[in-house]
Amino acid sequence: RHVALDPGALLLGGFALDEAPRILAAIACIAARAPLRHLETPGGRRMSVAMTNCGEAGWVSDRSGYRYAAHDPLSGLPWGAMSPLFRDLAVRAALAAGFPGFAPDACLINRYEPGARLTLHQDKDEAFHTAPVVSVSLGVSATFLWGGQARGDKVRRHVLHHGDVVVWGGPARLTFHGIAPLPVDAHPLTGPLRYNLTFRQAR
Ligand code: MD3
Ligand code: FE
Repeated sequence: RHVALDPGALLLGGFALDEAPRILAAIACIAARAPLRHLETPGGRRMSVAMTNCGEAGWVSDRSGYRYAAHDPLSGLPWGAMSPLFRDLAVRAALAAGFPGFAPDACLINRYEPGARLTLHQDKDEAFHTAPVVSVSLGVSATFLWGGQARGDKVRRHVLHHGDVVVWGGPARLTFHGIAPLPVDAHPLTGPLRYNLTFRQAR
């Protein structure tokens, strides 16, 4: 169930299946403190994906740009702590993919409703591109798009299912990637929704 998508990018099929119900319960707690919200891009568009964070650093976007912040701009409170359940899963996945010593300080939680999408982008707001990004997919399956190191490179597709974990490191760390519009579908644990968690070493 381990498939190399690219050098440095390893799909761990079903790696988070056992923990999925507990992760979803934890997301509800995190969102009670720091609600999932549609951030505004620097260009003034409302993102179709709703986001929140836990950990010492949280990814935020507004008219002034993208950045990691220690506090939730909605409440002024620090983001909730990253639970051992989350941290241990991310560290085990990184290790399984050949990245020992992963020390995530940021967990971005994305929620997709039907039609929500993420256009092709690179993740480069983190201070350490030497650390991988670990992503956990939950709920409705989505088509993941990934290209190469340049925006114009050919885009490939792979469906990510409930419980799948992908680790992106080394030569794959700056790969262009995105998510195609979420289809209308249902999952027993999330109904029409898809969640994705990304763990990073941001600062
Ligand atoms: C490849 N999330 O939050 S996860 C993001 O499913 C993001 O919500 C998508 O892209 C989602 O930034 C895709 C797969 C993924 C995550 C991070 C990566 C692929 C990546 C970082 C570098 C290269
Ligand atoms: Fe990304």
